[in-house]
Amino acid sequence: MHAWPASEVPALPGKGRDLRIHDTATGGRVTLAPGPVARIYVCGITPYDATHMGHAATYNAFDLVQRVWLDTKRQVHYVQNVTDVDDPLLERAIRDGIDWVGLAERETALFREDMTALRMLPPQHYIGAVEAIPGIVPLVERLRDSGAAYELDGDVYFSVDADPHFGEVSHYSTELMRHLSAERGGDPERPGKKNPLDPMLWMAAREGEPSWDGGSLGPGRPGWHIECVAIALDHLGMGFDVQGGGSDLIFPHHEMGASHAQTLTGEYPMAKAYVHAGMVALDGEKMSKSRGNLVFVSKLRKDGVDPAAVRLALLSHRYRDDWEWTDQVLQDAVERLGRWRAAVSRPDGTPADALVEELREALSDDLDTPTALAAVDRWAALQTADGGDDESAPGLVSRAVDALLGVAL
Ligand code: 5CA
Ligand code: ZN
Repeated sequence: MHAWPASEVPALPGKGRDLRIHDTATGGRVTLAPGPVARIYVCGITPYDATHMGHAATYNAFDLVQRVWLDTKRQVHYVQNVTDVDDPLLERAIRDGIDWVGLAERETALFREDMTALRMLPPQHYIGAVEAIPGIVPLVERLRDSGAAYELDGDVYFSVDADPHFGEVSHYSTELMRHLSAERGGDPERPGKKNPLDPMLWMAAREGEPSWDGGSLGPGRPGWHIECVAIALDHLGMGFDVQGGGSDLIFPHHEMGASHAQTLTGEYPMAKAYVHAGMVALDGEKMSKSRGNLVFVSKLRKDGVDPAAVRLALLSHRYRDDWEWTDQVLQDAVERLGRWRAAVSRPDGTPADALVEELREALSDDLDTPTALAAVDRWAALQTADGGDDESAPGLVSRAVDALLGVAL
């Protein structure tokens, strides 16, 4: 699949700091110091509805990770998937009486537009589940042939007990895992499974549902977790730097994905850091397509809201926190954007070299965007109060805010 156009990232004087980021698996901060090419996999959308503020907040967090790396003069190898066939997508298509392929294409196209408007950097490889199927089938066959997967009435399940490290991403109790598995696409109650938590790798063709050639597995479609593993291993290999997503993906998705990959390769761990963004809520409940309590990026754009203000609204919260979207959050961002734009449009300026270093320090400190925004606020206040005679300062601030925060002033 094609991704979306990249906005340019201005180069800044000097060099940024290595990223210290919270890793779910170890429960603490890790310092990521990759070689010349940093590798990141971020779980993409299931395209059955438009991009909401929760999605946007999560993709914003991983966009910042890349901006920190770019500022350390590294290249970034970024891979993202699109879950363009899965139960919720098929169910929505049936509910609305539309073709599932058309639904996925339409919503993916809208997502690309939203990401472009928000200045999110595009992945180099943007891969749909459907196009990944030829790579998924041999992985499932290998797991089955090695005894790490088994058949149940034609479906193929992964045996979580095959991975000695199973549980080391989430560290959740078995009880919680069972609960979340049922809630998030698993089937812990299905009779005949070796372990109730075992996730499906390959689902045999069902009447009235799309299916693909599965070689020795028979016709069917892939499970959710193996989709991301196949794409990540194909394009990044093992031991990549960051596996990213929202905190609702910790279990089962990232736990199972790590287990699949580790069992397939015998290497550990799949990723150096498992990084998770908090959940954005609306009216006290997690914003979700299934609940329908949504604020869409595309709707705000259509209403004439500046995407830079939407981005600033996302940045005003720390990525790991759960937070609530309100009109006030957006209003504050609109006002802040106005203050910043007024400040950089003055011809002379308050020196900004220290501000660039403050931004670098805040972002490398587990993406501390509230501190970064406060630093720009202080500079803008000084600049508006008396300015200074540093003519290069407004341009430097514009470039820094663009390069490090993805906001075009
Ligand atoms: N296609 C799978 C991942 S392989 C999927 O989870 N798709 S999704 O469309 O449901 O979510 C896309 C991303 O947005 C995921 O990282 C998810 O954790 C994140 N996300 C979904 N809802 C919210 C929310 N309310 N707040 C923050 N992030 C969210
Ligand atoms: Zn995924």
